[in-house]
Amino acid sequence: VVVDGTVVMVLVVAGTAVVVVGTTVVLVAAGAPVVGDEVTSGSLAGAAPLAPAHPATSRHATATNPNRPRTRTSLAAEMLHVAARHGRLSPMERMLRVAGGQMGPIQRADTRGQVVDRLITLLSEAADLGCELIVFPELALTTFFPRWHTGKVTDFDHCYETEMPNPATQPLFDEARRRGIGFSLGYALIEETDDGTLHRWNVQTLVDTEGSIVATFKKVHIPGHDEFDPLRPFQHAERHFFEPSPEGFGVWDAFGARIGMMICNDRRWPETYREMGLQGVELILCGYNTPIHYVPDPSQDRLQGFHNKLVMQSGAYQNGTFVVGVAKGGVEEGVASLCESIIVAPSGEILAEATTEGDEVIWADLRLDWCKQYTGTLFDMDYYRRPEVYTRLTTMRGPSG
Ligand code: CDT
Repeated sequence: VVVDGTVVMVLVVAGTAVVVVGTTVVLVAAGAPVVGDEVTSGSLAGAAPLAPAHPATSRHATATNPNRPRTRTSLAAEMLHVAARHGRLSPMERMLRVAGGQMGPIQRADTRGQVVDRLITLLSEAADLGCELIVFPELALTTFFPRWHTGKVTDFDHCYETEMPNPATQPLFDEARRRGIGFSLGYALIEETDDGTLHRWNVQTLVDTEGSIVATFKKVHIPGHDEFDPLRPFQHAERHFFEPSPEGFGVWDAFGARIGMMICNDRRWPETYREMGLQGVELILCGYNTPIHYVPDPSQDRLQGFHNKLVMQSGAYQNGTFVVGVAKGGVEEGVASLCESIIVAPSGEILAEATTEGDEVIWADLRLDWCKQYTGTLFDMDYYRRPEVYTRLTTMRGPSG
């Protein structure tokens, strides 16, 4: 075909498009894993992987512009566009074997030492599987203490860390470094600023394979309520215990990938994913504690599992990123919480899912360039987004203004 006066040939070889422009040859990342490129995943609970090994469809790189009829010329032009944006495929695929370290309940009487032992067991299992990174849940060092409200926030100060690592968590850092595996860990943090003010945060810290802290992310969307609610069988007083992050969502280059973080309720908001998507995120790490019973509207109880998947699968797909969502679930202090930890691909497909309500490792091999097949085509944000007509997104909080 001829595009803008230039002769272009497009050959598809084993799922990879070879685009010839004049005398220049470029390889285009083509569709989902190429033939023979199996995505492997699993769960250490012994269940068979839930997901197909890889999607059999969409092996060709195409971009869809709904305003333009598809022709062979437009297909070639779109493939050229992809090639121009992303250049050639690297000879070595970037792969990351990642684990989710789901936890069963942590009761109020459990000690930090007992909990850290459980975390080390999960981390060791992930290291045995050859994982480079394990994602632990939100508030993974304590019970979910915002379910109590005594009127005094300081009554639960013993549930916060004041530094990381600290004597209780140092063994986890040491074991991770010894095994050469990184982790992300959710916990409550009290931070004192220079003027002596105390800040209470719900955070997630990413640690690399050397045991060094890459970043500490603070939860942005704080759900629940601030005041004691006598009508609830249990409280969800996160707004009593935590300040919302003033920093928002960042991404960090680590583990050979561009990594972002979110915590629990953050995963329900599309802005969360888009903020990171606009920064080129390839892998989002998320820990959560989600009570099954939603007191303000119990009709949502039966949908908790569905909504959990809905938000992470759509967030992954619409932003061309992997998402690892990891629960602390089961019955904790009489409150049943969702498990169903998952690893999601940029296609929106689930690669691995927990099958128990207890401590369990799930894992998957992530072919990181799979992201480009979405961010370079259908969701090429630089090319297709219309920020000039989205002004409400940053000027309004909700329909009331
Ligand atoms: N931990 C957390 O953020 N849980 C919330 C509960 C919802 S509302 C009380 C969640 O979004 O899963």
